[in-house]
Formats: sequence, structure tokens, C-alpha cells
Amino acid sequence: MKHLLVIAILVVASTLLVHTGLTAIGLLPEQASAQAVTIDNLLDVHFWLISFLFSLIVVTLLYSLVVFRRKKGETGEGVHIEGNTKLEIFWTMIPLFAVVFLAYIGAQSLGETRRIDPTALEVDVTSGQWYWRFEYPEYGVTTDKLYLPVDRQTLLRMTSMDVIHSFWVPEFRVKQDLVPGQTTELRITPTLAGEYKVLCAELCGASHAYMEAKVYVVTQEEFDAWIIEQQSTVVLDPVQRGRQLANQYCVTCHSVDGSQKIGPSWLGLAGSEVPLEDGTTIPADTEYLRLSIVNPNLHIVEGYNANVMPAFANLLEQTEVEDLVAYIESLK
Ligand code: HEC
Ligand SMILES: [Cu+2]
Repeated sequence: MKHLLVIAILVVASTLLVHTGLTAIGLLPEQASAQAVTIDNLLDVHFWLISFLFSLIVVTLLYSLVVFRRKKGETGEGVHIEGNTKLEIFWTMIPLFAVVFLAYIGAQSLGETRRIDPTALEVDVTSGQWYWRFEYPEYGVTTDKLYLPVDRQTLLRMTSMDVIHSFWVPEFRVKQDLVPGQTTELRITPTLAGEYKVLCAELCGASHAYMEAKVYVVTQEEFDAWIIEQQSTVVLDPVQRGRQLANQYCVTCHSVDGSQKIGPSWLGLAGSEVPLEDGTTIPADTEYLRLSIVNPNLHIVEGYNANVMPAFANLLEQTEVEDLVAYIESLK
């Protein structure tokens, strides 16, 4: 009995110590959304559990090693113990209740992070290898950066053009997959103005690690100003618009300086004779460039493989394809 009491006291002390340590080393990034508060509360329950279980095992182990060492001259065998039904029931019921309790608070937290605000700002998110595209349907604005007003819920409606990607801003905590052919939803209420990053949290191919987009959480006034600025900058010339689109969707695979990437460089492409995989050649005129973008498998360039370049027909507007062609044609 005395041993149990000492172990209990040591376990409590060690639990407090480990938990303090776990919180002090700053495992979690900044907490920047209303949903993050819920998730962090859930995580804290787990930090307490981790601290307690670690202490229970390690303290008991070390205590036994020290206190129950074989004394000098002791040669007999230890006590033979066979089964203990009470103990078995005890250590089956405790984890059972623990698991049910965790499921309960897990479900409650999930509901909390998905709570609907009918006045939420809607943003349509499209992902692909390897880009993020954000559309604000209320304002007719499309960008590669995510601007969010602070203290207002944003509803992200998300889909993927190719493989599964996953939208994750660590500071917001919540995470959601983008699945081709489906629309998934994520609700975020940013609470801290600042600059963050969307990361793709689903291994999605060669440039997965670089699949990032900037996130700016700003005041409602700054957000309104940004929207107006976006709506008024659509008058750039086609080549400049094409360059912006290329930086967003194409530069992971195509260079504009003649260097090799996953796909052929665009330098000097327009007007040249392109050797194709089937042994023929084709003049790189406007129509060829357009087709290469919307239906890349139609003509395969010599030395490259089909099905590497994603078809952009569904993602890009007609005018955006024309802008890209204008940009490629400007790269003499
Ligand atoms: C995942 C890599 C990848 C991405 C992203 C990609 N491409 Fe490609 N692209 C390729 C590959 C590989 C080829 C060569 C095989 C072929 O002809 O389909 C190619 C071929 C082309 C060609 C024909 C090039 C030539 O030399 O004849 C054009 C034009 C082109 N891509 C435009 C684009 C545009 C515009 C974008 C962005 C909207 C884009 N590509 C995004 C991989 C990519
Ligand atoms: Cu991805």
C-alpha cells in the first residue's frame, strides 16, 4: 500500500511536469482562427493524457527498478502470480470509458468547427498539380492568393482538377481534402490579422512540397479595398495576364529561358517546327499552342510522355487560354 501511495504521488508530480514541458516547448503554431480554439482544447486533453500515461508507465518502471532490486544474497525465486480478474476488469473498463469519452468530445468539437454562419463569405477553391486557385463568386474575382476578412466566417467550397490535394493552413488548424469530381467544404473564421500559407497536406506528385499559396487575413475595409483593386486590374494587356497565369499554373513544368524542366521550354517555341513523338513535325502556330493547353495528349512532343501535363480545358476560361497563348508567342 505504501508503495502504491508513493507511486501515485510521483505519477501526479511527473504528469504536471511533463504537461508543463509539453506546453512550454511550443508544439503548436499561432492560434489564428475561431476553429483553432476548439481544436487546441481537444489537443490539450490529449497532452494531459500523454503526460499521464507516460508518467504512469515510466514512474512505475523506474520505481520498480530501484525499490524492488534483488538484494545482496537473495537467491530464491519471486512470488508466482497468476491472473487477477478484478485488475483485468479495471484496466479494460478504464480505456473503454476513455475511448467513448474521446469519441464524444471529438464529435462535439467537429460539430463546433463546422458551425454554420449564414453570412459567411464564399470562396471557391480549385487545386491541381501544382497550384491553388481562389474565386470570389460574389465579386467576380479570381486570384492565386487568399484574402480573408478578419472575424468573419469564410466558407471554402473546394474541388480538385486532378488528384487529391488537401487544404491546410496550420495556424487555422482545420484541414480538408479536395477531391476530383466532388465539392468539399471548410469553414474558417480567422481571428488574427497577418500573413499565412496554405500548404497541400496530401502527397500529390513531384512538386507537392512547393504547392503553397499566400493567405492574408485583413480587416473588412482592407478586404473591400483589395476586392475593388482586383476588379479594376483586369485591363492589363493579354501578355501580362498570360504571364500571371503561367506563373500560377505552368512554371513548375515549363521554363521561359530555354532550361529543361518537366516539360519543354517555351523560349522560341512559337513559330518553330515541333518534332512530335510519332516522328512527324508540326508548326507551332496559335492553334497548336491552344490545343496543347486544352488537350495536351493530342500532340506529344518528341522526348516527352503523354499524361504528364494536365488538361486545362475545364479549369481555364477561353480568354485565359488566349492570354497564355499570347504570352508564349511573346517569348521569342
Ligand atoms: C505537370 C507538368 C506540366 C504543367 C503543370 C504544364 N505542362 Fe505543358 N507540357 C508538359 C509536358 C510534359 C509537355 C510535353 C508533352 C506534351 O506534348 O503533352 C507539355 C507541353 C506543352 C506545350 C507544347 C510545347 C511544345 O514544345 O510543343 C504547351 C504549349 C504547353 N505545354 C503549355 C502549358 C501551359 C500553358 C500550362 C499552364 C496552364 C502548362 N503547359 C502546364 C507538362 C506540363
Ligand atoms: Cu497537392
